[in-house]
Amino acid sequence: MAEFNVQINQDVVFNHDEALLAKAEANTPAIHKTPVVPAAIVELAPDATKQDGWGTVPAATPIAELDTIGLTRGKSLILDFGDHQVGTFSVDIESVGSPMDAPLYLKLSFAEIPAELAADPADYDGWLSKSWIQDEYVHLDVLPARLELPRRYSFRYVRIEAVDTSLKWAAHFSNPLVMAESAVDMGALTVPELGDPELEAIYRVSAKTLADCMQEVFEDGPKRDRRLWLGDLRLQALANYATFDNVELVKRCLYLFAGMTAEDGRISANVFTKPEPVPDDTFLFEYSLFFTSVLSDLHAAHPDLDLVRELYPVAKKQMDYTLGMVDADGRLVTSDAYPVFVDWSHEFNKDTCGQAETIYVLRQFVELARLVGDADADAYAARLEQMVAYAREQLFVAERGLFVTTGEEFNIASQVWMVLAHVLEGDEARALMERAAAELFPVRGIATPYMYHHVVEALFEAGLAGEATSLMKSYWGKMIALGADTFWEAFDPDKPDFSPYGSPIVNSYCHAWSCTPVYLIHKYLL
Ligand code: RAM
Repeated sequence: MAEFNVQINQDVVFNHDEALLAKAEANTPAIHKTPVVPAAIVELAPDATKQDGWGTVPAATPIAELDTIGLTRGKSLILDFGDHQVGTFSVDIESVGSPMDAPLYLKLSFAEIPAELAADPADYDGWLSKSWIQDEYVHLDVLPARLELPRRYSFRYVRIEAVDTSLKWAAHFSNPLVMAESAVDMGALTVPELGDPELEAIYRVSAKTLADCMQEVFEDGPKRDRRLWLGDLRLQALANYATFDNVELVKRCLYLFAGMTAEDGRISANVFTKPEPVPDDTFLFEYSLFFTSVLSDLHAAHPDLDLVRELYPVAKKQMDYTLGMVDADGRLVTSDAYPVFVDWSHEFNKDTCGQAETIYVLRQFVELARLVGDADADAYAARLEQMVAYAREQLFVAERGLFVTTGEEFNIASQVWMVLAHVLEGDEARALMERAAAELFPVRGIATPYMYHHVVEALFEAGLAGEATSLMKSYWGKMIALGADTFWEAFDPDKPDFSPYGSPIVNSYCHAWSCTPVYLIHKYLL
């Protein structure tokens, strides 16, 4: 597996605009805390119908009798909290039997899906840090005690294993609790009547995914990477306007990116916020551009000209950098050092996507330029026309009815992004997506809900609502059938155990960029 987005750019110099960062801080949301108790004690069970072949079955002991179970060396139990939770965990523990003649040595494993508990962390040799695996080893010298783990976990299941007690006593557990955390209240959300139970389930799971990712920033995943990524933010913000509509959190995230740009104008792919705001030295081509999209989408949802005026200079510097990569003919010249992301799959050529994504954002940018009265607005509009003309005249192959990439490749992602960028519209867009569906479907080799979102949206935009809805149902619906309580970071229906990182144990099973069905349903089906 290529480690393509591991970038080490320690020489990049970043600006720190303290005024913008102070506004980011001022827009920090209060976190709702909700106590949640487990629904059951369960056991892991092989289940070919569930993700990676693992499900659960009820254990012999009901949850009300949890405190009757005594764990000794090597024995364990699994608590099932009934749904995905993000929060801190605590439990009362006492020793039962002879006096406690040795410490209690516990291992706790937190898992979003059962398969994570079936995997042995010692086998993990992927390229991403194994510190993301949610395991803890704890010694308790004195019982009874309430164990309160300080870390926030993302999970439905927790396995408590007594690595050891002693021959003379057993550890008993009671009052397990998650203090669940989110910037929004999932309980306040109503699922609209869609007249279709499958779509309603998809709606509910996508809203839950979004809620669990809405913390002090829009996190990409509460298990991993627990931070703000611009590409994820763009989709989360759209889903948020359709549901919880927390405007402050979007503003906070825009201020964080705007407050820490590289000196050359580029905007980081992601930022950290603890112990203080720090930009990552990773840059993804279109993630940088999507700052403009988030600003434009926010203004469309909640018009705020002052905010646009304040952040426009940041968008403009980024746009100027990007347009420096566009040649005199209007062709984007991509660079491996500033990769076009599109999807985690490395199996297709992304240069035509990059062209389309630039057009998509430049269109939004020109509108913002006119809104703030930038004297350069017409010049940007001319660049936009030139890029569109290049795409239509050089990249669209009329005989095939499809857009091509270098190397004479015809892939789905290029067609999708050209439709989203409105390079073709109306009947032309419809014909393009029909041709794409006829020649390039079923979708193959695409590994993320992020790209599936764009495929579905392009079908809707092209007027193919039936195809769009059935793809949405088959893709997100299949995750639910495989046991999803929240939607996943990576999912290739042809390779359900795909991981961008070499092992699914570090995959995130509650991931921001998969939350978009709520947005798609509101925009195109309600
Ligand atoms: C991963 C994260 C994140 C995504 C990037 C490109 O590290 O899952 O969500 O935006 O990849």
